[in-house]
Amino acid sequence: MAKVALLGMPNTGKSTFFNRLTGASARVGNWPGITVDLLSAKIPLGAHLLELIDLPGIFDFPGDSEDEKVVWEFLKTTPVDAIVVVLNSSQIDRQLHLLLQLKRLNCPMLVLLNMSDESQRYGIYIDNQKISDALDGAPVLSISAKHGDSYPEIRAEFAKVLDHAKAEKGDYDSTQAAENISINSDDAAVLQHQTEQLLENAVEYPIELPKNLTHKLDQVLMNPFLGLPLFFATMYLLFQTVFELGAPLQDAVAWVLDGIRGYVLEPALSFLPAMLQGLLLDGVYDGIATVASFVPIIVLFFLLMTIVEDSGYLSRAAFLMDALMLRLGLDGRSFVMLLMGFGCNVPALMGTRVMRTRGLRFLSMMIIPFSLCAARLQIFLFFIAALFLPEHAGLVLFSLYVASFFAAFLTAFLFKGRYPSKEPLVLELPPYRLPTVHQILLRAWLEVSHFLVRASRFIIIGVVLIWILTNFPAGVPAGSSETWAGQISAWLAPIFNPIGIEGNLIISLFFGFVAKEVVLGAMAVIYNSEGTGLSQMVASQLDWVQAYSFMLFTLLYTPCVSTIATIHAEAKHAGFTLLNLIWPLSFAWFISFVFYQSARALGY
Ligand SMILES: Nc1nc2c(ncn2[C@@H]2O[C@H](COP(=O)(O)OP(=O)(O)OP(=O)(O)O)[C@@H](O)[C@H]2O)c(=O)[nH]1
Ligand SMILES: [Mg+2]
Repeated sequence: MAKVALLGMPNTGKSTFFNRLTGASARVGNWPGITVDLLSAKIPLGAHLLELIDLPGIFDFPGDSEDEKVVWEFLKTTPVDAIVVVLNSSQIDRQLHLLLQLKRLNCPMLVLLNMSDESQRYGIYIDNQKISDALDGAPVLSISAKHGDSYPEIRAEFAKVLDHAKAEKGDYDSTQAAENISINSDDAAVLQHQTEQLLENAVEYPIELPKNLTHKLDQVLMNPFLGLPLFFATMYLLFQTVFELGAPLQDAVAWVLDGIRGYVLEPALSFLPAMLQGLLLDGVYDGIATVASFVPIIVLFFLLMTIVEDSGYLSRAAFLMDALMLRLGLDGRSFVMLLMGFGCNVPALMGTRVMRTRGLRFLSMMIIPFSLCAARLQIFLFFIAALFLPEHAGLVLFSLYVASFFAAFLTAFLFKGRYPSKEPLVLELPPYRLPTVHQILLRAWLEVSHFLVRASRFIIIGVVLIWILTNFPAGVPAGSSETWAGQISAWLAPIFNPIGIEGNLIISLFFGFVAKEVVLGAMAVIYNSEGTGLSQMVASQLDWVQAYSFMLFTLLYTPCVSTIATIHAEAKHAGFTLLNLIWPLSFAWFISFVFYQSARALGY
């Protein structure tokens, strides 16, 4: 099998190419640093079986960000048969030096000048033959990974490179060669000279780049006064749209699932003993149905987030927020990670690998778990629908987003002395790009399947456990204070009662620590109902002050197990992991306490 690595600078379209060539579904985004780990796929190509490996983007070798270390380690330890180098042809002036550096690997290589659609539009002319000559004849192809239809030619050319690699196999050792490309300062000057010469020879730029759409849009969207308000207005609109469109869809799904229970499952399972019926229907089915009814909202949320992210608007947000974030010891990228955390905290945490300074990276990792991820969103939507008037719903949700930002910023402010950093932000603003429908759907599907896998992994175990806790020991009334769940909550009551969380709701918080996706499923079991029945039940047991306090606590307290595990894996520092357990927990309790007690004192 031929092993081939995909190399190039960040945001040049490596993963887009990887996906289209192999049919895989690597995450793609208009933001440098989307790929943070190795991803490989095997496909037949010509007479070969090819294993193609998608890697994070790199600026140079060996580099000092976590991303670059991943690539460097990979090259040093994995013998590859060939490499594919992907360049953004519309910025070729800044990318040739990496290409020349990679030439030193002395490894068969295929060069793809990607984004030819953009470079053509800008009127940039590149003489591929001259670049190929400078690389001792390595094939150089102009492609558009995203829109192009030249994949058959690319495959043919790629197969030739592999033929060649096979013929030469044994002549070189790529892991040894990796050592050669880390350059010293003498080399750097030589490389610089070579790059300049090649640029002069092979590339023609128009006298003046045409003022394109990106430029015009940025005059408004990046305006120092209008920029931020417009950005927040866009985000508000996005969440509002998710809510407006999602709520009726959610009701429809809940209605269908309710029907299935009443008309299909109950009659079909009636022959079982009552205990088992209870476990299957009130436990497993209600738990799953409650979570499943949120799928339409999650899908909508990710469809819209993908558009915002892939259009390039998120990079602008980083830029606009940079000044404010600097005061908090962070930079614009931390803000973007925070926004990415709205989907799921885990990939956002991994995205901090683009940061080079340890302090900056740690501080960013500390604030990301406060972003209101899709799983928490689901809990809030449920409580808001159950306890607030529809005309207040948008505002209540918005206030939770504000609380999420507030918690993140306050955390940064409090801990910035502990994790100092001085890393200037050099952020390249990519042009605005319209994602293709295929890209949007693929991305949304990726995220939704991730949500479902997590939910289904934890939920069955979670709901069965909670069903046992609320139904045993045998002989006591289900859900009463004599059950195991009742005993545990009585024991914890002194901690949770002052923040308005009572009874078995305390138990559901434990499950929220495992995965926030399970909280609603757990509540369905606790209250022994689902869908609208569950909302009515909750509304009769809690008032809005308690519900809001519960939501605040859920938003801020210790993130789920996967998040903590990711923090630990990324930081490799037990003390830091512990801090990320203790700080959110105490902070959440404190905020809920202040809210709950003041609301009660004010007579609500
Ligand atoms: N116009 C245009 N855009 C492209 C093309 N190929 C990729 N893109 C876009 O470029 C952006 C970056 O694509 P990715 O495939 O994530 O880039 P990457 O090199 O894997 O980036 P990192 O993983 O961050 O290193 C996305 O918005 C793509 O849709 C192309 O041929 N033309
Ligand atoms: Mg990538």
